[in-house]
Amino acid sequence: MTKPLLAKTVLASLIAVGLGGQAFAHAHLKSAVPAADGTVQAPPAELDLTFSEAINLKFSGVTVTGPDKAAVPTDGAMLMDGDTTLMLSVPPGLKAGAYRVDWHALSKDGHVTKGSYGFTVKP
Ligand SMILES: [Cu+2]
Repeated sequence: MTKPLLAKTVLASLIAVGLGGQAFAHAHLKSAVPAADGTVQAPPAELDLTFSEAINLKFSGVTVTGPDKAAVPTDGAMLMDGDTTLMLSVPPGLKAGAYRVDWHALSKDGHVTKGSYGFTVKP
């Protein structure tokens, strides 16, 4: 993480704390498969994003961008685990390289959150 980005993150955290406990009720990304910033040995068939809160499928979504900056088509988005895990399938045989996942989520309390992470498919 670069220094300006870190500073921004710290600032955002301070603002969030300043707003009080409410800020912690949003749907934050808790974990993902493939793991955020992780490397997988084989192309994944699906992505799982697990949030801290139940989310609304209709107003939540994921955009996947491949190594060639091309959009990776996703399909069959559904919720599991008490609506906290968003699962979607990606085409089989994703080629090796770096992928970027941009997500947005509307939690059941009506708050919108978004973020992004990357994962790498090993050659
Ligand atoms: Cu909230």
